[in-house]
Amino acid sequence: MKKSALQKARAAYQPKLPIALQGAVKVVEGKPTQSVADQETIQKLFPNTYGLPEIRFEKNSTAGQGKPVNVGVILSGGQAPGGHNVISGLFDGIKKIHRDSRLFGFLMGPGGLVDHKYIELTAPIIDEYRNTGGFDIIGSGRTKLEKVEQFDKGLEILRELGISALVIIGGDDSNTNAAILAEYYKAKNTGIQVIGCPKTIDGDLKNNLIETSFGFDTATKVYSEVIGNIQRDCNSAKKYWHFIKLMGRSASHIALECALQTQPNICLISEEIEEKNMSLSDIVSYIADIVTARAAEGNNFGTVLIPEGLIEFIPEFKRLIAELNELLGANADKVAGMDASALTQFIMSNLSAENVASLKGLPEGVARQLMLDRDPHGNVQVSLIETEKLLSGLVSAKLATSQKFKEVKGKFSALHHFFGYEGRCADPSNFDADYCYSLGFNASALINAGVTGYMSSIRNLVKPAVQWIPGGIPITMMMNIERRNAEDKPVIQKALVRLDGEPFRKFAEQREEWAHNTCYIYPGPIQYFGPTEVCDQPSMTLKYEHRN
Ligand code: FBP
Repeated sequence: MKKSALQKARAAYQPKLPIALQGAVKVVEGKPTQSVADQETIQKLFPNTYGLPEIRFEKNSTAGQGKPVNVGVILSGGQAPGGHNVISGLFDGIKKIHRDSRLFGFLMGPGGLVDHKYIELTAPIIDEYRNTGGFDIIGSGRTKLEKVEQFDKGLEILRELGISALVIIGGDDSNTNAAILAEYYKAKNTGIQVIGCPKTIDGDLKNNLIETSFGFDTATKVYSEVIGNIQRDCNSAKKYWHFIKLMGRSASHIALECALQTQPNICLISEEIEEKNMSLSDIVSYIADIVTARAAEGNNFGTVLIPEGLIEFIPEFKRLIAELNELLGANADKVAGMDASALTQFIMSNLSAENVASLKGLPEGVARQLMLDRDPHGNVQVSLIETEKLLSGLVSAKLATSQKFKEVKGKFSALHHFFGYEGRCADPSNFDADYCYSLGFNASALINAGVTGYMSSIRNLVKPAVQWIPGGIPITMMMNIERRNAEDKPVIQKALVRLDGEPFRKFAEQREEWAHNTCYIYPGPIQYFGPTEVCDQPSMTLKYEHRN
């Protein structure tokens, strides 16, 4: 296959490993853990994997002789830069345990395990994918592993291939599945370990021991590069307002990180909008006021960053979505065969009057997305909702009737962008290349330690890679009970943007100035080769959260 010059150079990059993983390791057990909430219920649901201790790996002076191990790996959910490095780290790790160890990749996500679709990942295949973006080595999918029949079908193929450990690389939903699978296999005494790895560009799978999910660093650097380019264009032509929607299904971490990197005129943070109970009309007024103030200075241009999950946080729509989810979940069998118009009619005649009114106030396309499309985990597919057009349309209508905007002779012309898929498969930054390789290598150490129901954890990430701290945390520790498809379910708690956290505080402190003056920063493209301060910097979110 033909390769670009950068592809060739990048293939030779040797990711950095924490010192503790560079030779033999010893396991240091911490205190027993408990779930973040609903402890009693979660303990009952996970009798075999609840309360396990945190684990840390330290350098050991003596190496034991390991036995060959067969391991399965699954890439689950949305793509995130660095997935291939998790797999190559895992491959190198199990080969270090014993050179006869083997790695099998299940194809197209968790569905590959259930349908027995797999390939063996050999050294030549792994070498083709080192330090590359994408999940194309084995593909990914969003099949939800939740039924006993699926677990048993999986068990058949794991036994057939002699696999004694399964690594699931995924976000909060996929790692929830990993915990359920670990519990089931443990309860059945199968001897099969299940280990999770924290993936998602959304950055919402994190806590004290998982400092960030992989892919966030690269994706936000790619989006920030392009936002910077747009800001240069915007500041050159001085005639457009750019409405830029950014991926991140629920939390606004991506928008916040990009704002810190590029200093746009406006960035909406969904969590703040919910906290302040702002309506759609409040948000429109907030944007229109800034557009008017800038117009008064002769600046009829600007940038607005919009997190894609915004609509789910605006209180009037949050109530609407909750009632819709409950209605559709409780009537799943009834609505299954309905066509779009029958379903719309069913929804309209069963929703409360307040929520029918909210739905009717939306453009048809947005209302349709909220009503009809859900992913396999029951989530609204927010990436398909054109919030950027909804907002600019409402702002334009508001300005058209504004006396003040007329007085200052303002002009408003909007352009729209959505950045999401552009960044999810980029070649991992040095940070993500090192972090992912370490996560995978560390997963092999967790397998060697004989644990199950753990997530691979690498900490101390603002320090150079050699000082990173490897270990594992029980997945049940991150769980709580939430309402999903009209049922109470154990799930990993999503980490939303904290309004008392340092990244938001830094943003809030400066946004007034960014709104009225033009303070754009132009980060430029990711650099893979060059000085450390240019090439190896972690995200600003990570730095602000962990700088001491
Ligand atoms: P994960 O949570 O699975 O990592 O996916 C994240 C994400 O990229 C979201 O930002 C986005 O809303 C969603 O995937 C899009 O899903 P799809 O790839 O199925 O269109």
